[in-house]
Amino acid sequence: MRFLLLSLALACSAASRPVTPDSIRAAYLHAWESYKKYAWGHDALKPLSMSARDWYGTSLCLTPVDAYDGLVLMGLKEAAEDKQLILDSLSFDKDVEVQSFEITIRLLGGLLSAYQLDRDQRFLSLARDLADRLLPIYDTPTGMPCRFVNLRTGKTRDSLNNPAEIGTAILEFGTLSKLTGSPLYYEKSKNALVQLFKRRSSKDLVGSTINVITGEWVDKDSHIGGGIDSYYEYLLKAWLLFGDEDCKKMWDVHSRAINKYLADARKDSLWYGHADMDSAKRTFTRFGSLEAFFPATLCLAGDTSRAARLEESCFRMWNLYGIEPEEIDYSTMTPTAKEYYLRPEIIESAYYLYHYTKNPRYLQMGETFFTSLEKYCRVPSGYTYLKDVTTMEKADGMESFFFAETLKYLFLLFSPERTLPFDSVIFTTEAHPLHHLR
Ligand code: DMJ
Repeated sequence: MRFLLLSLALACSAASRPVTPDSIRAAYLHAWESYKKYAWGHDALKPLSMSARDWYGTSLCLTPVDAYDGLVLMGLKEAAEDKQLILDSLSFDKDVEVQSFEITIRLLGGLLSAYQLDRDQRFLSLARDLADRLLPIYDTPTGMPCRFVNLRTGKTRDSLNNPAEIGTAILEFGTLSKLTGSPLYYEKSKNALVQLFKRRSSKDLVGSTINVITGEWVDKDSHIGGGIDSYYEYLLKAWLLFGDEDCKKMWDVHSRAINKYLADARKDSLWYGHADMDSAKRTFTRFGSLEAFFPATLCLAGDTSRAARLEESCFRMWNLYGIEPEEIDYSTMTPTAKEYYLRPEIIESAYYLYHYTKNPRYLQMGETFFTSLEKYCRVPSGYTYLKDVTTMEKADGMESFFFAETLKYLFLLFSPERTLPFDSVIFTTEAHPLHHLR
């Protein structure tokens, strides 16, 4: 009996143990050691099968590059072995067709922040080599990029693209321009934003799919979720990072429309749903875990009040089952996609909100996020995503953004400001901190 009571007391104290930078460091190390053991040198770890995954049949070091600045920020000595791995094995001279958006946000952004933290020129050379291989995507009649490019031949593919993949490059390409003195990267990536903006509807909204050869919209579903999200985010952040007033004007136009037509204020909650880009009529009342980036963006735009209301909605969504489903219908509060991919957005927004308001509410949210991750996603060899949050059935994958974003934002939420002064950087959409270089 005494033994039982003692075990119960120990279990309770473990459950209520406060989250600290050290506990998040330990989680980062658990994920990193698992990657090291079962997937060293590969793109990503598969934690259930204890095996590795390469996106294109050959490794481009997605996890090592995405994880590097997190290891440095957390003061972990493992940063040295990661750096060695990247410099010894990463080469872009490969006959593979890659998705430019993913490679830009994970690798180009990761290499640039590695360079800014560490000042090793080899990171910058890798970044430039990669960007040069990606540049052919912009050779289209409209200047909006194709989705895929072969890293060796420069051959591009896919005339259909979406706003997020078209518009999420200026932070990385622009930083490269500032660091190398070559304006081309900035010009090409900014032109893509301008060309997309020009094709907005009369309601100032964009749709989901556009043909980058003809400039015609193919899918007019408008929302702030996956496929559109970081187009908006980068307009605002390009202004903040580079002082680009054109980007600020474009953001202002879109943000008015987003708050007018996509925002859906209900009795006790605020959501952002879908609408047709031309008529601005509501089409779906769906909201996903990706949309949870928006409170952070609202904070940067100075609207902490809307940000706080939206974050409360996101938190309700998290608490429906104890960890957030990929998407819900907020009119019925039922899931329309039941996975949890270890996504960071709701944590990112809690970090921003805490920075701007210092309201302990966001630390409490952070405790909930971390506790859920430990409870439902931690396995002996890493952290794994969930196939279904209603049953907590696990799937076999740990995306590199779990290092780059999920655990990094949690760490920063609980760390003193001096760890990384908020105003000294702008985070890319993959949470790679880039320093101001005006
Ligand atoms: C990340 O790769 C980036 O944050 C991207 O903008 C959207 N999705 C994932 C994380 O959920």
